[in-house]
Amino acid sequence: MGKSVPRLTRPYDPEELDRLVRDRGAVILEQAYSPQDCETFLRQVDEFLAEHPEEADYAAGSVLGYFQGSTTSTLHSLVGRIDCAPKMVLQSDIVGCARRVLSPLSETVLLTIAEYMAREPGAHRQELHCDTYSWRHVPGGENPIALTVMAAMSDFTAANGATWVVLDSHGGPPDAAPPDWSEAVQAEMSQGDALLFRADLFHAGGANTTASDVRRIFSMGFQVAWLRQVENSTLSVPPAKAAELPPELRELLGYSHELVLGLYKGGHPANALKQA
Ligand SMILES: O=C(O)CCC(=O)C(=O)O
Repeated sequence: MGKSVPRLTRPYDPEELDRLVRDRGAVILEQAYSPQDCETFLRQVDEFLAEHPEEADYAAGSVLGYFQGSTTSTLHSLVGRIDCAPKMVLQSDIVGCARRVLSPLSETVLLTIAEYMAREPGAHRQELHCDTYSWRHVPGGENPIALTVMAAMSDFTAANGATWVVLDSHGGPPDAAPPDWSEAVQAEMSQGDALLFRADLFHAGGANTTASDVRRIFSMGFQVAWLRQVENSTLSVPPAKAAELPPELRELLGYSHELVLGLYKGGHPANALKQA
């Protein structure tokens, strides 16, 4: 049995937070979101899906939907479609940690993805994997290139499939074999807690062995700005919509540049917003 995931309570100590993420690979921030934030998020996602039933079909048939399987429902591109998504993404302790921990390798930080996942009864345990797979040509190392967040919008329990993580399993070559399951531990969390981990840490969604307890997740990622994002944010949040969002969120979506990467007509991509 592996070691349990370190936990921090409010007010989180930024140095301890960064150390745990960088050196141990994962940490749980207790009550990163209030119960009210979680309920608002779930209500808005449910309302959106009820009004747009075609979205569930699209998600189920998508690249990520195929990976997740039929016992997981997802909704992507939350920013611009779900009213509270900006607040959820801009959780300042999490974004602050991402900026600091990614700063050795990038001056700018991007949002990799912001998604909703519901893991239903019958969901299988995933294989241990790293979220850096799509960037597997980047060598591993001491400094992370991306972080992943799994925030519990409903309680994560051992029975409903709380995320498994293998502490200290990060930093190896991208094609490293997964560690043994005996080293993995489950991140059981109450509604509002958030698991923050290096994207090169081995982890997996657990099996949901309950009869009716759907595990509901708000998941997002942050990355160095010189890698391509999973979610094509400037398509899902085009300039006219981005113009209405907080500047920090626009930057995270990609209306920003890292040196000469991401320029718009040779200049700052924010110039596209002025014309929108
Ligand atoms: O379900 C979880 O808690 C983790 C999900 C995950 O790692 C994935 O879908 O890639």
